[in-house]
Amino acid sequence: MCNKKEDNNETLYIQVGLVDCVVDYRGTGVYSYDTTLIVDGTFNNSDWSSFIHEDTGPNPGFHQAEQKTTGGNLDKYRELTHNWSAIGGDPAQFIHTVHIYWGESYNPSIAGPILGINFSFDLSLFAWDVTAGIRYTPMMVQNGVYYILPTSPPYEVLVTDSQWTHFSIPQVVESDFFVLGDPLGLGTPDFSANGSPIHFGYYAANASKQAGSHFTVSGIDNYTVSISSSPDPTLIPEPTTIVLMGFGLVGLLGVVIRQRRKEK
Ligand SMILES: [Ca+2]
Repeated sequence: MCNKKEDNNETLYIQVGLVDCVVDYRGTGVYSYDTTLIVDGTFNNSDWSSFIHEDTGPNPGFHQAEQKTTGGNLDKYRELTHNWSAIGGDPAQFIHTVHIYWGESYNPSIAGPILGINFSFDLSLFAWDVTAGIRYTPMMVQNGVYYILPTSPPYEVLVTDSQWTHFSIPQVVESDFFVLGDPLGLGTPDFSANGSPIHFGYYAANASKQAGSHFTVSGIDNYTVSISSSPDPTLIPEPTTIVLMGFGLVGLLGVVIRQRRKEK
């Protein structure tokens, strides 16, 4: 939430993203915000989309991702089934799927440059054959380009437990991300005030070196994205501008009062 400074005469309320924030225009106060952008504990199917990013097995794999109404942490959650095949031996064959939440986005050019992002979610592994685990990694999409965090701890988490387990990914920054599928791990999103709107999601990965068909069934609940942002200095009105705005509002009020008097 915003750090609010209550000071009747010397604060300006502005709308930043989903929350009302306060700017101390005297230049001594609040210039960073923590906004909880997404908290999804229901996972309506219409809010999410998914696709297979890579499937290297000898036979085509498939996936299914959908809302379940009970059994989450609590109640509704999103269940993911991965089915894939492997030849056996090195290298492992794998299936990787992308899941994006479209119900909310963050626009740095309006809400301010992003200083850092916190991801957290609950995961559970319900069923599997030989691969007792599935890996989840936060990701995002901006301007149609998919970006992912490194597929290693602490960015990637491995869930092996049928009990719901809470995971929290520490504050990540722009340079932590790279273009999904880039072999060199290059290309970063734009968190600056020039950046386009960003949607968030996650990546799910399974692999096996054992020949045959394989599957996992896992669940995610309470997908949460929090943004630490800094308003673009050019978006913060100068004190004189605010004073003028204040005169403007007072003037407008005067007009309204005069109009109401005329109506009487
Ligand atoms: Ca839930």
